[in-house]
Amino acid sequence: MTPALGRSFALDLAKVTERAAVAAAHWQGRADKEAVDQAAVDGMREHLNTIPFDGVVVIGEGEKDHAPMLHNGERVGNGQGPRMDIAVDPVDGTSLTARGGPGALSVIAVAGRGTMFSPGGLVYMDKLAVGPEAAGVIDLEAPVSYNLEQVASAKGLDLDQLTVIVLDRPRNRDYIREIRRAGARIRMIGDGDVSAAIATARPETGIDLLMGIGGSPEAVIAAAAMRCMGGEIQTRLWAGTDQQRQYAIRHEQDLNQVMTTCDLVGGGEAYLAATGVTTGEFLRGVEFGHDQAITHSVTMRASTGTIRYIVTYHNLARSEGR
Ligand code: VTB
Repeated sequence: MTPALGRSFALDLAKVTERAAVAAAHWQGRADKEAVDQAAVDGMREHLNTIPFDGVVVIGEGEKDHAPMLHNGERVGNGQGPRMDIAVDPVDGTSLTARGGPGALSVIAVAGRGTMFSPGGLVYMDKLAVGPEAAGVIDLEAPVSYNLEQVASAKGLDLDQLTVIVLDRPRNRDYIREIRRAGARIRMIGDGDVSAAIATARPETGIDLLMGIGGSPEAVIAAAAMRCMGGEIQTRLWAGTDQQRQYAIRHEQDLNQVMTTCDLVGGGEAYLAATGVTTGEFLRGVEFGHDQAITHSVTMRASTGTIRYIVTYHNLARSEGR
């Protein structure tokens, strides 16, 4: 029988994202994206390997951005304990962090071995994400206006009270036009759509939906969060170039198939931990004081649905290197 993960496994993961976030945060606004990522990856990898589980990286940052990865297929954890899939984004929003923008976080998701979808080289997905009140009423194949009305009615809101978060990219132009035409509000972000997807399921953020095309790894991580929070994400692989369309054909990936939350992160146990790097929709970023760093994190577990917010005061003088 596979040994179970400890009940404090999510806390162990948060310690990893805390460490990555603090390391990355030193580079905030210093216009060095590679340094942000390298610091976070080093911080994450070192601590991850002390945790008792047998993890294999299914989603490692790097395919698209050529980041110094925790690469796909890499074994992580101390090798003892349950066999799990792991998705990491040492910093979702490395560019954001490098330019000192809002909404970057460090995040890890873990689920049973073989349960996480691997998008391979297809790095983009069309996404629609909502929180628990609107789970079950959305349809990625339906018009934008339909989805907005469905979510508004599920949440008892008028359309002009509804806030849709969208990645500011030319490829999302049609979405933006349709949302405006329907009369809903837009929160435009430069990067960081993991934080954006999670925000749809956190009532304090005032964000109701995420719409548009963003990164595939980020979609799988968001799905793990949705499994824990009871929200829903629907996605479809998106190929913006001939090269990507050819890749999809070669790898027999269906660009029309809608994938739901459980297609991305299958049933069974799932965990997620995230720590803010720069202040965003639902987590504050790292704050530094004399010999001190303050981090804001969230942990989640699918089987129990527990969500914990953790504020940690790190004594840098005493804890460095431990
Ligand atoms: C988004 C965003 C990420 O990738 O998924 C985006 O949330 C999509 O890709 O923070 P492009 O930047 O190529 O448009 C990120 O920016 C991370 O790479």
